[in-house]
Amino acid sequence: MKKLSVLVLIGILSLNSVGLAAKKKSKVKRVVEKIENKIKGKKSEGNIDTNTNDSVTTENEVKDKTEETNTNNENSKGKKKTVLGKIFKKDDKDSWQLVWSDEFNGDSLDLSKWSYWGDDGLPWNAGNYLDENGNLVDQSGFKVKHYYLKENVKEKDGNLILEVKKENGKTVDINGQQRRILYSSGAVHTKGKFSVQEGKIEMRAAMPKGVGTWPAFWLWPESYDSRNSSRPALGEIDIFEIYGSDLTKVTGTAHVLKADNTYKMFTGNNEKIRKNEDLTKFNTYAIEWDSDEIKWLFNGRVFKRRTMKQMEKEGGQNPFKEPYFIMINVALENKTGSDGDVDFPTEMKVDYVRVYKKK
Ligand SMILES: [Ca+2]
Repeated sequence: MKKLSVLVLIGILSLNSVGLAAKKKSKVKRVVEKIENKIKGKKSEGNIDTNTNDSVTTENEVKDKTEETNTNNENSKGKKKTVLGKIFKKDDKDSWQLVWSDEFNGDSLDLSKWSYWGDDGLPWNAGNYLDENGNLVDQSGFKVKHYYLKENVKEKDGNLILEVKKENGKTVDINGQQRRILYSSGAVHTKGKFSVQEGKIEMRAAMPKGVGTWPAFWLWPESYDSRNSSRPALGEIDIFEIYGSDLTKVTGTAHVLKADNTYKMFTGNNEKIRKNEDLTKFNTYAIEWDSDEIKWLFNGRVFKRRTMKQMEKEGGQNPFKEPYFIMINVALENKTGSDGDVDFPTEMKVDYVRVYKKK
């Protein structure tokens, strides 16, 4: 009897292990689907601008699963590769096709792809300057203190460089008059040269530092021309905005223009970087945008999602059904001003911008 029991037990155990091995992959897939559905379910409830604990928890669950797929997180060490991670990685690798990029390997900005910010007044004016009484003329908004100059845009050692300098008596031509500027910076855009509707838009870059530095990687509709429009752009996607006064967080935002010409801003769910990450070193920033939602990623980790349904409901329209052009800039917030706020000159370095479409 005893021997028979042992034999039966061994039989059951081996059958179980064979079954487990066979089922392992499909079980993992089910877990992934379950998590994704859970998020979709949670996200369709309630106010999306509220950082509810629920949504944070479910996003973190996915972050825990997806972080191990991250191949770009150069600061992370000793990541374990799980079966779940391999599945995510495989899906991602298989489904994206590179359609446009600039690796910045030249000696100067590739003008077939980019324009200098401010040329012909596009996509917006070049920045703020001082009037004859020394008062800041806020034509750019936010009382920013920069003025974009072509000479601050360089390409060197495989990177696009946007320099930020403190100026001492430098003047620029504003409507035929020489006006003094306080600080100069660099910015570029692709309006009229490249635009994209849906896809993955990614940058690898190192940020400037100091109180008031405000680098951004963002999109406006190709159809929006600030010179001939009586109202702001219908939509805006900020892939990232980073604030030099707090280099521990990465923000991503979508803007939807409401009927009253003010923006519904889909802020929140900022990414708190990890201890071994440093925004002044190279990291990757991206969005994945399709007809259902926009996802924001930092070093391959999804940290935020907003669905088209939610944005249309709260903003009154869905502006993300047309091509958008790309902008890169380093602004200087009004708060820059005291000695020591920024160790000038500083710079943003961009290793590449890559745009992918779903296969
Ligand atoms: Ca490069």
